[in-house]
Amino acid sequence: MSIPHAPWFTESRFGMFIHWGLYSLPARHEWVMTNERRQTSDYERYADFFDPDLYDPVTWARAAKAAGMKYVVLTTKHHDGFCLWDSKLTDYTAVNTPYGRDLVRPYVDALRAEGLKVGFYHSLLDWHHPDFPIDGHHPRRDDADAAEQNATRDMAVYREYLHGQVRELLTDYGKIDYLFYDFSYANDVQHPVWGAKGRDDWGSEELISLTRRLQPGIIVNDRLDIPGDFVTPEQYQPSGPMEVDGRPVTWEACQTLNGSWGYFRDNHTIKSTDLLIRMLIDGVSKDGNLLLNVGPTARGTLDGAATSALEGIGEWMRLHDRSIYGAGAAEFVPPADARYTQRGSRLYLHLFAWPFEHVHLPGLAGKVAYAQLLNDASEVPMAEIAPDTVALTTGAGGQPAGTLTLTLPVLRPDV
Ligand code: FHN
Repeated sequence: MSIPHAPWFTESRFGMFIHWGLYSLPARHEWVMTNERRQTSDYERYADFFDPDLYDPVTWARAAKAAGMKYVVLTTKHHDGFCLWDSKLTDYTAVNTPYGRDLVRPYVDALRAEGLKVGFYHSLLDWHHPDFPIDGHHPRRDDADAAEQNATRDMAVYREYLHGQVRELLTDYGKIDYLFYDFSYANDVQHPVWGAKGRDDWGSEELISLTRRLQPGIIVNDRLDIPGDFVTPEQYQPSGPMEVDGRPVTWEACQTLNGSWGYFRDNHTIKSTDLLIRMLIDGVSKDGNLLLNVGPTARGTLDGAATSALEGIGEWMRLHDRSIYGAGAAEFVPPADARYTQRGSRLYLHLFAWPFEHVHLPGLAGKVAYAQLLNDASEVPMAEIAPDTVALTTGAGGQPAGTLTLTLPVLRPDV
């Protein structure tokens, strides 16, 4: 189901997530500050060395577009509190680094030049701000220290800072199409010191009202501890179209290339391009989007693994994008090792494992007028072998992985 005020989102189906910031310097995960319990005074020294001399968001935008992505979402600020834009509410920004300039403005300009929708990610957590209460996600986990620190920290002051920075981002950079707030943990109340962070801490109702007032057409995710426009399963693929309280919801799975959102130099457990394509297909077959993450290096480049994955996906999308854009769950049950995506009267069969001889399509007998391989537009012979199935004789071996187009009632090839 689409978002009424933003049908572009489900039409797009595929976007790029970009996690980029000071954590790209240590290059071992965006939570390095907490994972390694780095003191703020220690971690913030990375700002003295942050100089992305090869930063070129036009290159990023073109790589996303070539991969078939229709929108891009950049971390304006992650949990470490470092701001990629020229915020007037803190000195902890890209302007106060050797790079010396706002990184967000060229990013939005590049996306618009390539016709891509503009997305921001904004962290609700801020491990750098003096009034953000110490919690279990903080670098310091010592209860006594946390209790002592929190006695002087004022969440109301931080909340005003949070709203002020959102106001800057949604006022100073033109039309913003998408905002990914991250994240609430309202159920952590069991810990006496660390406590929870939810709608009351963020002022979520006021914040989402501010968001929509400043950017009327924007879409907002579901991590403010109040409902948003879409649901965001993370690093997993739902088992089917998602529902909340029995109602279908729009959803977008966010996934990494290697388990790390930020650039992780020594992590080479990269998902194969084939798996990434199948994740995209799987999501669309269940009415979902895929937001695929890249973590640029501290010099501002996409590393070889990201470039290779994007190019491979782009090559597949060049042949198959009509089975993804604006498509969704089908009204038919697919064969094993396959997915259906459907767009209008056209059904797309995605074969995850090519059959050795036949593909049986239960329930489609007499309904499929024409079958065509999107790989090369060649016709696929069909033969009816039983009242309730239609067999596609795909021949043994050598078949390319990819999508068959099964054109329902329409007698002409898919255009
Ligand atoms: O803690 C963050 C994490 O670093 C990353 O930004 C993901 C992306 O969805 N969100 C949080 C974990 O859910």
